[in-house]
Amino acid sequence: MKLPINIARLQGEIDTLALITEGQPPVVTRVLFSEADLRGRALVKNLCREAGLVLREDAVGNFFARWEGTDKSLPPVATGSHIDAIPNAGKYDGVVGVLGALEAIRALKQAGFQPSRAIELIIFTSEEPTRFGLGCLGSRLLSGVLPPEKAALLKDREGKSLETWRKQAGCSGRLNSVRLRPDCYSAFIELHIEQGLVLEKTGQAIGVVEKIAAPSTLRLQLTGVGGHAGATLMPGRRDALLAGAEIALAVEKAATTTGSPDTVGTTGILRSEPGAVNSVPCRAYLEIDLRDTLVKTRDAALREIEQAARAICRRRRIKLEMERLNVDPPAICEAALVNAITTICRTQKISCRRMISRAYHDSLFMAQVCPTTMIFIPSYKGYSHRPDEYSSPQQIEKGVAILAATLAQCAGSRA
Ligand code: HGY
Ligand code: MN
Ligand code: MN
Repeated sequence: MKLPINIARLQGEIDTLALITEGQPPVVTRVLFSEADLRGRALVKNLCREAGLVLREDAVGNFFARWEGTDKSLPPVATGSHIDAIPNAGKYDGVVGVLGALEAIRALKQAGFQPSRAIELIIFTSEEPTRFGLGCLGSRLLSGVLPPEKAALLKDREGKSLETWRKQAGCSGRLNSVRLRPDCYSAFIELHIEQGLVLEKTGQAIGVVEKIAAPSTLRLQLTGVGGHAGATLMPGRRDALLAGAEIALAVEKAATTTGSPDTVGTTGILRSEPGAVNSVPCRAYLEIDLRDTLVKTRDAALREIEQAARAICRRRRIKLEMERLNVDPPAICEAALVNAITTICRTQKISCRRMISRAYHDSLFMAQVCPTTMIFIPSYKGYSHRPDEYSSPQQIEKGVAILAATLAQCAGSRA
């Protein structure tokens, strides 16, 4: 049965949400608890209420929109994603999995489905690492991967704490109340853009995720000696930015020599102080993102980068402070869910393939809570985390249709 998915309405909501940004459209930026993030949250909450869903929010700002089932004894099936966005982002990352899931629920309601299990849409707090340097803050706390006492110590670049930010955003309750009970959900399925080139290259409409790559993040603070760019001669300089630059090249070397094509290393942040053209940089700050689908090669590359950083700073007489912000295992998705979704695709004559996710998602942590998988739709030229990120309404509609059928099957709904 073809569900009444209203793709024009959904595209309109995606476009409206994209206008709520700290940047200038088409640039989307919505950093955790910024004024734009709070407005985006309010918009999504209203849409969920209009769809007749019951809302609740936890102490760190994860919010849940629930379609009650007929059998309250059964744990719900969950879906969802995030609406926060890194600086200079696009309008589909995360949003397709939130507004697309809402559209799937509205279509099921309109088609007269009545779920036995409740269906719960989760909008996760801070999937992106921008505010505190740690991604998936909300799902780390929900899954228990991040202890609440550690989360309470998080501070942003200006030294403002998570406690201050969340209180300012109106979150109430203690962080130790966020963690989900075991067996709280029967399954979690996240709809998301692929953020890579595979589906576009193979011409397949849907990707079903079997594994999510293992992310890690290093934070380095380098302290050298500043000085006048004209009067400080080259011998004996202790230029923190140059040490940082060498370390960034060491990241590239480590990531390209593991022998694994899946190792990716990025020095996404390299800032120096004082940031004056005629002043030798006395301090540098780096955040390094390193991932692989194999923990062994990821960890070997991480150790190599740490050793290189120590050697470079020793040789350049730079003080090095280095910490691992996160070193996460990969997630293996639930085979039964993956099989069910590929069968649904076949029944609906929508092409699909099994694949890995090189990006991380809240599913990486929900997989530690309940059986989990992801449904991918193609990304134009693999673009993501940039304003020209794009998926067509037809591609989104197919993703929503497969998600809706999957939720209906998991929720044991009756027409
Ligand atoms: O960085 C990631 O993989 C995700 O998009 N936050
Ligand atoms: Mn992202
Ligand atoms: Mn995302």
